[in-house]
Amino acid sequence: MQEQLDQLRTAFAEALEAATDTGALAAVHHRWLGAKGELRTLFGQMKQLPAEQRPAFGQAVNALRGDLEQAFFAKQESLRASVSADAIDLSRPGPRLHTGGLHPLAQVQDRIIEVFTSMGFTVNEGPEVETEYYNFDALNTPFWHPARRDSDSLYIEDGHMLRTETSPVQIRTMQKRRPPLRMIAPGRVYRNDKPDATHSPMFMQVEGLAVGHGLTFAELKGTLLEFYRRLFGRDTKLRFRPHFFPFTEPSAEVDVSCVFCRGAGCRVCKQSGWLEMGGSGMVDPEVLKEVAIDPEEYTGYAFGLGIERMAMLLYGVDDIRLFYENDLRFLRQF
Ligand code: 2U9
Repeated sequence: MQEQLDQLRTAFAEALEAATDTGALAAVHHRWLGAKGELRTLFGQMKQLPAEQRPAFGQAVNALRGDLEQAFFAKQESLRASVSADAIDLSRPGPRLHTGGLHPLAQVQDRIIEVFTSMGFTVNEGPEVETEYYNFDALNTPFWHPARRDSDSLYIEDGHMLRTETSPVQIRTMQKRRPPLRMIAPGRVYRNDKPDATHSPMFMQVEGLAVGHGLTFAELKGTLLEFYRRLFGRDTKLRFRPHFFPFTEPSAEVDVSCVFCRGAGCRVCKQSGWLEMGGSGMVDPEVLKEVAIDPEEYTGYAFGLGIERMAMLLYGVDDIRLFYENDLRFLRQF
């Protein structure tokens, strides 16, 4: 053991001697005195010693550390002193400061809000912990609907759950405000999904709702077309495919012309020229009745769009998990 300590002492002294600038000095500190450095490794080996030898070994390593630190700081001082004022290059750019910034999803959400508010929509928010009533019942989703299974949704207790859509916000808003109304509800939603490149148990949506006299499917199409043109460019095209949702009738899934190949067919759109973006439809009369709005007098349209999907297309990101790993190397690119 003593031999090992001596070897370390010699190797350190040689490296310290060889270090002639602050960069090299930092490397010496990292290798021998750092949190995962040689000294620390030596301490780690103490466990392998018989118990009676441990105190003496510990003392020896501590003494060694004291010596190495002293030598290190002395060297640091002498290096500092030897750098004369005219050796400093005042024309060099300063170190880059990281000032922090908005998360890419927050940036996309802001852009979405900007476009919809310019079209007369208000922005409304609501709780992420919801009741089954607001998340499902009020939205005409029957108790046997597959979305209500605990394999799909995340339940807490006493009829509470993590909202699976932001739709409860529209119900709460209609309970407070009478039509005509035009609103969006952006926010986080939760599903019992395993993460993969296109799924995350927590993700973001923006849902929209308009209720008024004589609103038609044409208004829905026009609104979404304008929205996507503002987001992806004026030559963006929209396609509606018939679908079913409990809360809208009729319902349609919404595709946009591929933002990469502009519809010609490429790897991203799997040669189809189209990208699935979300769902939409005319608000089901049962949903309006539930909030005491007369479906004979008023009609409404609604839509739900995934924010990550838009962010992935706008920024060319191919894995949704990147948005939630908080890796600064990723986040600093936005
Ligand atoms: C009320 C009435 C109707 C909201 C709607 C969709 C269609 C939809 C998905 C898109 C991708 C969720 O993020 S996603 O997984 N949403 O397809 N959402 S219509 O309809 C409503 C909401 C509230 C009162």
